[in-house]
Amino acid sequence: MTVLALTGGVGGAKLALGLARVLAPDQLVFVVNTGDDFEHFGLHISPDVDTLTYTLAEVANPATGWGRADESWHVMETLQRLGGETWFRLGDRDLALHLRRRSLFDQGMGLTAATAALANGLGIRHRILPMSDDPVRTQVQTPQGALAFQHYFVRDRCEPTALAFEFAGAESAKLNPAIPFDALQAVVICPSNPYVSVDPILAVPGMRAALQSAGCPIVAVSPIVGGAAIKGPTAKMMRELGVHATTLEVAKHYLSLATHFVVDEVDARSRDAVAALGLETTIAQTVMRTLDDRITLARAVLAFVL
Ligand code: FO1
Repeated sequence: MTVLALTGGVGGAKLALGLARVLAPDQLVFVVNTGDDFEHFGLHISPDVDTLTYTLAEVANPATGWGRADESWHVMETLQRLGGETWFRLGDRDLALHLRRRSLFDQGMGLTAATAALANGLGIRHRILPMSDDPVRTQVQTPQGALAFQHYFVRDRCEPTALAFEFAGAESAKLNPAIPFDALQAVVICPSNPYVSVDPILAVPGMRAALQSAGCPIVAVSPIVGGAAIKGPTAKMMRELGVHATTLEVAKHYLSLATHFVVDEVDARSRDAVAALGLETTIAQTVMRTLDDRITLARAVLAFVL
């Protein structure tokens, strides 16, 4: 029996590490968002895959959650002097992973196989499965037109108003056949940004139906605590999408898929409203500052649905 964890971004990766500390590699599989991916310097950048990989390998930069700890920036510094693009910060060690991924692609590997090879190289034993090996690219609709996700998120620091998100290529992306939908004990939707980290995963044709027909609990952990997103611009996006930045709105967003929902202690008063939507609801500390917080939340989420 297997637990499937859907994740993207820094927030989701925190719970992912907690889950990986609790469940063995043959009990837990990660499905990761690839909508943030883009080509840069001739390299395939896959931020959510790499954030999860570095987090599970426990080499992630603790301050940012993305990129590596103990990083050096000689390439970026030299690029700057040579007039190259440095808006997207790629450290020297991180670049090595990207160069290796480029070589694995040149050998004919897809993203799933390359990700497994890189994860293996970093000592990770849990399976990290991109939602699809086909390109899906999140586009942000703004009053000034469409923006590629990393241009919106990093280059423009999420300042443009987000009117809507589109996932270019999703309609023709093939669901990763390696995802084990049979004999699932539970699906965990990690506390990632619902709009740009989880929705792209659910936009892959067949993903929602496969999750629902697994016939197991689907538990979402709220990334919103007390009306503010812990990491990243989730609350700003929600306001710009015209929804209140509340855990209740996240529950509504997941209502068509989730069966269970975890609210933070700060939002305990929202529990009844979430339950009134028809979701089994529990309260836990969803703000994860330490490794113990990650493990404790993972245990609480699993105890809630298993
Ligand atoms: N986020 C930033 O805000 N600034 C960066 O320069 C940056 C570089 C970067 C490099 C590799 C990587 O895997 C992630 C990186 N991120 C950066 C984070 C990334 O943009 C986001 O984590 C995801 O795209 C959304 O969660």
